Amino acid sequence: KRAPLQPWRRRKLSSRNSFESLESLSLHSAEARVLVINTGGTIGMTIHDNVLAPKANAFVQSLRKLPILHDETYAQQSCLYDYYGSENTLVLPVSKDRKRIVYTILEYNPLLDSSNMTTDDWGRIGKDIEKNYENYDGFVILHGTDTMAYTASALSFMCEHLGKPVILTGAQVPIYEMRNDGRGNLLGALMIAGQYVIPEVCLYFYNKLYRGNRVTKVDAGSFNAFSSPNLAPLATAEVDIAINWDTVWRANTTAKFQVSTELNRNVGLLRLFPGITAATVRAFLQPPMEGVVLESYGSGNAPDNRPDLLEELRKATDSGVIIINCTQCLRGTVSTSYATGKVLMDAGLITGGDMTPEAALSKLSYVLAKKDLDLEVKKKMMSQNLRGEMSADLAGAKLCLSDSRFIQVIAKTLSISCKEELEAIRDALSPPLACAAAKIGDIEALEALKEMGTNLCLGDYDGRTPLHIAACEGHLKLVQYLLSHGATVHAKDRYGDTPLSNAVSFRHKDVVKLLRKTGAHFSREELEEAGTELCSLAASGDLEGLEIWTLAGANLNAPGYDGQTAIQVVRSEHSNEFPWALRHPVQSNAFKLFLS
Ligand code: ASN
Repeated sequence: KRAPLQPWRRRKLSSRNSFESLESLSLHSAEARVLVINTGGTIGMTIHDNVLAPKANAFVQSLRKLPILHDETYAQQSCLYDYYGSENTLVLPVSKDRKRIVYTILEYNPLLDSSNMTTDDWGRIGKDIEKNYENYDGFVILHGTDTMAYTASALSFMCEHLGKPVILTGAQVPIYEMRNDGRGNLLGALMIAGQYVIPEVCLYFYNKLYRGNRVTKVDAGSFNAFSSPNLAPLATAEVDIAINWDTVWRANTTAKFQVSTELNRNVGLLRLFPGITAATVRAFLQPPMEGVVLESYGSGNAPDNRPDLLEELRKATDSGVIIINCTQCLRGTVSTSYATGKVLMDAGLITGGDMTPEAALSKLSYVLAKKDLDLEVKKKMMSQNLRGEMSADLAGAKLCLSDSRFIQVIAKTLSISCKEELEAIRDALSPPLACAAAKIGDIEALEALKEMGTNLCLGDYDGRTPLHIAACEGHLKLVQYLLSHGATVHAKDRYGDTPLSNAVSFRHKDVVKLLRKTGAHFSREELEEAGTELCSLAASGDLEGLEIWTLAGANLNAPGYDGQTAIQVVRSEHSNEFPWALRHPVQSNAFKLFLS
């Protein structure tokens, strides 16, 4: 029986192991710097008198003892504490791509349960980010989960022209407990903040990185506490960290980063419910209320048989209160498909699209605080997408080829209003779009393009028309569609290729037949030149190739470069393999000839 390890021996073993790992890494591996602002929340709480509450001055010390979150040997070897002048700076173990993330923890006093947070706390976080912006590659905000979605939304608006990642995270179970989600959440947030330039305010939880103004807390008892119902995660941290770069929001400005900490507190959330009284609504909308998010039913609906209610809303909007219509549903968007939705528009409400109530509320608070803007500008800002908090304002519109409003969506995004500009854009974009649709065999998309007046004969920069592409891909139905909607079989691309020659090259027999039926043909020169190609097909016994050429109108009796015809080559080399030829009346006589 082996004796249990003595503590000294354990120490020795662990130092030897660390030494080995140190040897295998370079002390000078690239370092990224992250500022961690610890505002409180469950992640750093302990139990006092049977309830969880934040514990001050304990977090850094605990992290220091967790090898996944701190590499003490590296810290000592690289004189981390001397260099950064503080014991609050820690370093992650080396990452797969040999990067080090050095992070400094700024702990707030007092640490807060996020239920205690106010707009002042948002301002403080914003100011600290601004103050430290140039010294760090990214920022992690440790925060309670209860109001994290509000803070994330607010910071997304307050941080103007953001160019670095700001990631909120926290936990459902404190890091001090054996089973907890805090360590994983902190580690994931640090790794993303230190390694990727995602210029957004995000929220990282349970292996997913979300846009901060798209999330809502959906579960009080699960590690998977947050959901982003209307936008896919920006990143997933599984075996690898995969960033969905197409979704990442970009400020598209050259302006410098700044934080706007002015927030208007005269805002509120009002949730509709059946039987709500006009008196309740009136009381809610009394001054000093300046902005309200009305959580309506379904796709933005409210009773249209309640003039008393609508009257209260109307009076408020007339007196300058901005009211945003958001849905009570977790997923989906406000639209005007119902009479019961239209009444809210008529009462002067602004559609909130698919914004979460958290995002709409903090956006109101941010926009209303802009003292130098007049009411109309503020209203316009509320209906615009400022930080990726709402999808394009065509209800439910997806930017996809099969959507007949595709061009309109693009035009809207580019803020194009006049007809001429719209047409110019349509003409510029539709040929490549039609080719893309032809490539994937998407008839619906072609139909949509045709509907908006696209000429399906137009080619792309290489003069390749949708028919060329469809012929290459062998999309028979799509070829049929194009032919019956004005596409020409005679189009030549810049290389002189026709849809027929493409269909032959890619051996799409049915497409060749259909094109031939519609009048496609090779030119005389092409047929003459084909002799050599036919002979080489014959020599390699490629009867399928010969058949396609035959269907396309080639003459197997045409001589190749040395005067021999394909038939002669077949006869001399493959006399037993050509019964197929008999099935083709055009050439059957020729084949009968050499069969006999
Ligand atoms: N009450 C806590 C907070 O929001 C909840 C948590 O962090 N899981 O601070």
